[in-house]
Amino acid sequence: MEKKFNRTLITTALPYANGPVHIGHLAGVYVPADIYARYLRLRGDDVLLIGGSDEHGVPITLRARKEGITPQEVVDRYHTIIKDSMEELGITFDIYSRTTSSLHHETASEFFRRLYDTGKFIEKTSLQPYDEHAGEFLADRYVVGTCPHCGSDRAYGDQCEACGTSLNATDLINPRSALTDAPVTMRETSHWFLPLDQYEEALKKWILDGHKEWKTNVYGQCKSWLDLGLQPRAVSRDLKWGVPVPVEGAEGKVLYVWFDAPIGYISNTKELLPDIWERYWKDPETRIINFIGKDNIVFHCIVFPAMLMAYGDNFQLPDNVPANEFLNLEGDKISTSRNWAVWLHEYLRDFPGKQDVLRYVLTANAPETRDNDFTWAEFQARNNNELVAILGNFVNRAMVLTGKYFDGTVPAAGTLAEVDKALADAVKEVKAALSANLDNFHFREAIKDAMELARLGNKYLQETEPWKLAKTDMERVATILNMAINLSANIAIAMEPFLPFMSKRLAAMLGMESMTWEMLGNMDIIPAGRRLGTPELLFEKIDDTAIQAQLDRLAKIKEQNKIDSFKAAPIQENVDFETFMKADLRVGTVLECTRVPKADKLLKFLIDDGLAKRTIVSGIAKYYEPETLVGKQVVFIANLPPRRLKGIVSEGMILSAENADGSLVVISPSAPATPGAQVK
Ligand code: B3M
Ligand code: ZN
Repeated sequence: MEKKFNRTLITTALPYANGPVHIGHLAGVYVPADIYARYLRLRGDDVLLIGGSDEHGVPITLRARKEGITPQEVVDRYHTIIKDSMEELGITFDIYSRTTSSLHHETASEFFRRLYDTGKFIEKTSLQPYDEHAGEFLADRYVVGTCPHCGSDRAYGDQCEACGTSLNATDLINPRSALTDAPVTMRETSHWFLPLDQYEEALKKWILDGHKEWKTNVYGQCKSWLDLGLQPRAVSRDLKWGVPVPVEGAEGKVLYVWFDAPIGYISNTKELLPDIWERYWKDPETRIINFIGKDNIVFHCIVFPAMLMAYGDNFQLPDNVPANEFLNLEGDKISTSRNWAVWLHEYLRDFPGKQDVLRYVLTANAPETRDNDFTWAEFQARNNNELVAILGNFVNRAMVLTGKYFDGTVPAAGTLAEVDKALADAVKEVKAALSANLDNFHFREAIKDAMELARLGNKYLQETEPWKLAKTDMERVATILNMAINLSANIAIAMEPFLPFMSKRLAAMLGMESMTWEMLGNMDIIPAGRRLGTPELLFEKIDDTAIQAQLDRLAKIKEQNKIDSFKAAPIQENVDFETFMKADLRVGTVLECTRVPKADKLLKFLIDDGLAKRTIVSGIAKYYEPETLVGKQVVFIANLPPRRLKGIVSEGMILSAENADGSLVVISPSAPATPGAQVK
């Protein structure tokens, strides 16, 4: 007998409600957590899947300021988008709440107050950046100045985005307030710190000795933190947005967002089950699993556990923290601020009814052990070549053949031949592998296992060829199709955690009223004599137009980002006036302009330079229709030595300016000038 766990509490990182969720969040956290929850439910376990929005923190106040609205308006907007879109994707949260709820404020406050009352904090004063104009302390993000490393004058107090160096606000040269542009001063302020060093030994024992089975990326990160030695960490901030510090004289201070956010897991469980929530948090029989991305490891494996240890009262630590690496998009890091993402709510709008396709692609290519890349080409290929051609195809053949030969009623199986027994054995083997992979959070392998059932099915039909036997041996055909229909039922179960929408439709076609993990691996799920529903295609091909539309959207964003981040090139070294005057710049009138054959960048000009006609070749063909330039005036360098380009002798160079997006515009006089006029 496999051991049955009493209870599993699954938490998912609370996304910041400062933007919608994207495929990176989904692949890293929500899809794997949902797969795991659905799997455990099929096994009949007692499972809770807890989620919610993280609605505090500086990024939210920044967004509010940028849009001229309140932080509450920001979180109201994104909480709704996130909650609705995740539900539409089939993420089966038992609760999806928010950290601005009054229950959460109470819970987080009480948590802090207990640690405060029992002397678990140390109080320290330090110098923090202060805006004298606004009369408030500034979070590192609110301090801007010159980067000491690359000289960019747009560096933030926590990081320079130009060179990527992480910074402290005190590192910046000429620090200014992002709120008022006033120079920043340093002021004393006092905060509460959790002395993590006091928990170091206990954490080492718990993780390094006790959880060697954790994913290597998680274990490794914890080990390097612990080896380095832990320092006290501030748990309060001078900020207006957040859970107020529940201590007399602490006006203007709130709990640090990373202090209150993980308590959100507790508040949300309480909100869902006010009477029995403690069962999920304080009973050692409950397993707690935290699904997160790799940037959240230290908070879930070190800081929050230390908070729980400090609180005591039987709070249990997580059993596992299967953190994922990052998903990139078309080769670039996903970024909310640069809009480089596939947003879930937009995907659902652009690909209605295709939730399972996204779930499939994100799982088959999950960033479980290393960063991975999402590309629209792969999305299309996996849909067309795997979901349509393998899974959909097999089920359709099984259904259609049963319709054709047995009028849609499941035939009884006769004596099993070797090939049938081999199939039945293979299905059992798949179940064993699939279960083991799911138990170990290897979802990428697990979905391959589930897909293997459909591959086996196609192979089986190919080998047994029931359509040929129909003339001679209907008894064999009956056995084969009974097997094929039962294999389809196995697919409906095995795929339920991954592709729940498909699974539901398939189960309906097969007349399955319920499914359990125990049924999986059996070939007598669908009894002979059952009337099947009408065969429907489970997946449809995605054509190039739909994919191109997504690629076009990304190309536009890339262009826009180039423009937004354009920085004029640094001014070059001085030249003396005489040197400059040696360049003979003139105005000329374009007499003729044509494309240069076999050179898609070049245009050939015939210019009236006031003395004669001269030919100039210029690399601006991508930006102009040649006819539109005839009659226009241009500025050119008249005394460059002639140069041969694609067999044409070019006598000079037409001046143009290069824009942020790389496009070129020709420089012309602002009013008609005499051809041959010198430019000085
Ligand atoms: N909101 C950070 C993030 O979205 C943070 C997670 C909180 S989990 C308690 O990556
Ligand atoms: Zn820099």
